[in-house]
Amino acid sequence: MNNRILITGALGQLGEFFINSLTKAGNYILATDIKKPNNISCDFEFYDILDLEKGNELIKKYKINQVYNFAAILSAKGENNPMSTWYINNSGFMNIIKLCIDNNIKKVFWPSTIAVFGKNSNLDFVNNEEPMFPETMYGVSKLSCEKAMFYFNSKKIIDIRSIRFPGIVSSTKPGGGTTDYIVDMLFSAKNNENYNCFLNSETFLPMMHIDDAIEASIMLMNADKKNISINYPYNISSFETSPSKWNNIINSIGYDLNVKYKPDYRQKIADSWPKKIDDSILRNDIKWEPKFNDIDTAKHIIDSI
Ligand code: AKB
Repeated sequence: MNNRILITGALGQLGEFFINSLTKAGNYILATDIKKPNNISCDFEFYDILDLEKGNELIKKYKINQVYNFAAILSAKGENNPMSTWYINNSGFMNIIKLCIDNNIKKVFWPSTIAVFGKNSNLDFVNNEEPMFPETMYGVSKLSCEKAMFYFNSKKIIDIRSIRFPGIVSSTKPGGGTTDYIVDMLFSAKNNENYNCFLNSETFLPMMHIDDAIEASIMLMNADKKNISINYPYNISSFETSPSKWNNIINSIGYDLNVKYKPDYRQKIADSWPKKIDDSILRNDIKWEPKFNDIDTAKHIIDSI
């Protein structure tokens, strides 16, 4: 391994965990974000992915040879400002690709999302190539970057690798997503607080433990090119849950969480997303499978909060 990796949006839900795993695997990490870190275990620089000049400077200064591009506006927050969601997600993506091409960086990881699907997809079990008519600007922006990814990969201009993440369960709170309740509930349980859920009790969505998401991403990045059978993102799947099922799981491991249901505009977003995912292409190509089921995930994450 031993890559010199730039991570954008490193102070979001995924960053800290990717930093730890990639560092442990022997890589140098430069974390970047537009926020100030409280404490961080690697080098850090302020960097807005819309700023091409600064990106160029950092890549040269730190001799970067790989990028994990996490900076993005998520689904729920994105609906409050669709214009800037399109702009930040798409121009940010294109800027990173341009910087990589200009600086001879050959490989990029960029997460896509289950939000690329919509009501025209078979939401009961979405395969990798379902029709995609996303209903949020976040989904629209990610889908258009998926098309750009396909273009760059097919023409062998750069090697972009990607997974469509479901809701990720971690001990860091996400922000601005439709799946955020999954982490919020763990925090409420741990702090002995009640929780007001913004989705209705029976809304099933795909979720996964952060460690499984990281393992799959790093395995995909390290996979031999000849084993990568598609030029666009892979579906990934671990478990599916609903707020009431998650509540029961949390209480079955020794907590007393009381949840009230007050669905808001996020319900409509969740209703347009898959309930279950077919990730057979990913499993076949990189021989990955999740290690954590729903109960293990709840236990492991709540213990680390
Ligand atoms: C969100 O809820 O917006 C994200 C996602 C599924 O991409 N967690």
